[in-house]
Amino acid sequence: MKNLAGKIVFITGASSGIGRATAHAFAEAGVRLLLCARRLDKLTEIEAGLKAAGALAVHSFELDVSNRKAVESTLGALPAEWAAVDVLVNNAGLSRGLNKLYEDDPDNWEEMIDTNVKGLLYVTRAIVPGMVARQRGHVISLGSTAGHLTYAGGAVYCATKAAENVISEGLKIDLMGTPVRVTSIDPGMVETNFSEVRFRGDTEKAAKVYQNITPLQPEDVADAIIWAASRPAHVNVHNLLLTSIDQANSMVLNRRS
Ligand code: 8X3
Repeated sequence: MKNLAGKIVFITGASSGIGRATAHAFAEAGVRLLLCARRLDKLTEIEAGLKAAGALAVHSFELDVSNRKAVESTLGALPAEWAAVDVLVNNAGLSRGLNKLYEDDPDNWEEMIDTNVKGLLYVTRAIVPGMVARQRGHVISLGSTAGHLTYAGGAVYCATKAAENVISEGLKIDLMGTPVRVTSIDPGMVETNFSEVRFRGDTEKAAKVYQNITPLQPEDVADAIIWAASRPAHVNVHNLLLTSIDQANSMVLNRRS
């Protein structure tokens, strides 16, 4: 991808799943990778592989995007050679539980809203002013099929992903008159540790989610992100909804038994 080479690409939640696959795909395009996650050791483990894949440089740091003060202080003090972010991938996000709303533990809601909605806002607020000042940039945020159709037990997770869609739409409106682009990438089921996190390490329950269907792989989502990021500068991909062949929406799946 010639038009991505040399760019600074900042990916949140880059240590696993879609974030890690996206880091790899951008590495192959010859970018400079700025990566954060809650666990720095997991990021440093993947740095060598990213450089071998073609990343011009990698700078990793620990950051919990739900911690507003940490986001403001860390992103406000990026090393000068990393500060001019060209592409921001707002990937950090999670789900907790699959319980009836009226029976759920509010701690689950807090964690999802703090990360998926407030974290997205904090990081975007810290990075976008620089993009506007430099007159270049692209904000790519991860939504979900869950933001388009609510499913049982998913009210709050689905609400956070619907919020991501609305925030991306509003950001695009507010950026009119600037060349900064905004994209929401909305995948369906992707085979990552998403369900393990949702069920707090219950691997048996998590495995059932992907039983007898072919889910998307993180690399499929990374491909979509790279495609959106590599369009000519005058093209803004607003929303890209993608599922595997076995999924029509949040609710309709083709389970082969
Ligand atoms: C993840 C997709 O359907 O598991 O955002 O909620 S789903």
